Amino acid sequence: MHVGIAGYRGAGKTTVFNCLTGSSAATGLGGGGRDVNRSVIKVPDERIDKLSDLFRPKKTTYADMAFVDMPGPTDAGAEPKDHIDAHAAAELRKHDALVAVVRGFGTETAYPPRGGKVDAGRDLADFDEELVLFDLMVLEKRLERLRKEKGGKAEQERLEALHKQIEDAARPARVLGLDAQTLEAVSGFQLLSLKPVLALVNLPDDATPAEAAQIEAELAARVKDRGIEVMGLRAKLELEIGELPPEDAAGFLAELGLTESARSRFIRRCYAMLDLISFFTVGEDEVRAWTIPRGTPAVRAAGKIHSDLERGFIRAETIAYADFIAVCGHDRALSAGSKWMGKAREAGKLRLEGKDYEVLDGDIINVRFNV
Ligand SMILES: Nc1nc2c(ncn2[C@@H]2O[C@H](COP(=O)(O)OP(=O)(O)OP(=O)(O)O)[C@@H](O)[C@H]2O)c(=O)[nH]1
Ligand SMILES: [Mg+2]
Repeated sequence: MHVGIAGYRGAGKTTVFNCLTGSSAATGLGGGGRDVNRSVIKVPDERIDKLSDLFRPKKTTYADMAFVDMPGPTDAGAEPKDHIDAHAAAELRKHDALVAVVRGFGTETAYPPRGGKVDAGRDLADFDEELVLFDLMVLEKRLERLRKEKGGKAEQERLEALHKQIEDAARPARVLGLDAQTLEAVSGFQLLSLKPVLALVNLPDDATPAEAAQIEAELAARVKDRGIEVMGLRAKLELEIGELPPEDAAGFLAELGLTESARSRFIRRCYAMLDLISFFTVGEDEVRAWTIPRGTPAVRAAGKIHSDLERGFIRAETIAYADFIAVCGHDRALSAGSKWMGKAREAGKLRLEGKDYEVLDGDIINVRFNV
C-alpha cells in the first residue's frame, strides 16, 4: 500500500513521517528544503511470526506500506493558502490513500500567515477543497480534448455529468456514491478527491487524554460529511517515545492514555479505512503476507502472487489460519515437504475453493494452476 502525506507547510508532515516510519528526515518549517522523503515499513503480523517460526523459511515477507512525504507548496505558482501544488498533486495521484496532516498544536498557524488561531477543521476542509479543485481541472482538461475531437460522446456525457455533480454538491467525489460505470470512466485519472483520506491531527503536547479525545471527536464530526477519518497523535512526543526501549515506551504511552504506538494505530486505521485483509502463502522457501481488499475473489488474489497463477487458475487450496494452527501448529515436522497439507486434508480443514471464492482474512492459500 502506498500512502502520500500532505498538508500545510509546517503542519508537522515530516515529523509525522519520522514518527510513523522511524526515519530521521530533517524537520522545521522548510527544513527539508525541496526534499521528498520516502520510506517503506513492514506491517507487523503475529500470524506471520508464528508461521515463520513453524516453517523456518529462507525468507519471511511481511506486508508493507510505502510512505512519501513532500514539502509544503513551494511551486512558484502556488498561493500561500495552498496545501498542495501541482508537483505534489501529481505525486499524490499515485497513492492508495492520502494522509492529511493538520496542525492542532500551538496557538498560531505557522503557515499560511493568517494571524489566526490554529483551526484543524478549517485547514482540513480547505485541504479537501483543493483536492476537489484539482479534480475539476483534470476533468475540464479531458472534456476540452473530447469536445475538440468530437469522438467519445458517451465518455463526454459521463464526465460532464460528474463534473456538474461535483460542482453542484461542492463535495469530494468519495462521498458522491458514484456508480460503477462512472468509476470505470475515471479510473485512469486517479482523482484525488476519490481517494480515502485519513487526517492526522497533530495534538498539543500538554493535552490530557480526555482533551485529546475531544479534539479528535470534534474534528471527526466536522469532516464526517466529506468521508474523511480522523486520528490524533502527538507527532513530536510520540517520535521521541518511539526511540525509547519498548519497556520504557509503554509507560510514556500510558501517560498519554495510549496502549499502542502511533505506527500501530495508524496501520490499523488504514486497514480498516481501506477495508484491507491479509492472506498468507507458506512453504520452506517463503512465508509471506499479501494485502487485498476484502471481498477479492480467489482468482484475483492469485494474480497478486503472479499473473500466471491468475491466468491458469484451477483451484485454491485454502485453510483458515486458526484451523492451520489447531491441526498442524504443534508439529514442526509437518512443515517439511508440504506434509501439513495431508494432515489438514485428513482433518477436513483444507478446502478446495474456486475462482469466485472470496478470500478471507487469515486464509493460507496454495494456488493450483496450469499455464
Ligand atoms: N510542539 C510540537 N511541535 C511540532 C510537532 N510536530 C511538529 N512540530 C514542529 O513544527 C515544526 C515543523 O515541523 P515539520 O515536521 O518539519 O513540518 P512540515 O509540515 O514537514 O514542514 P514543511 O516540510 O516545511 O512543509 C518543527 O519545528 C517541528 O519540530 C508537535 O507535535 N508538537
Ligand atoms: Mg517537511
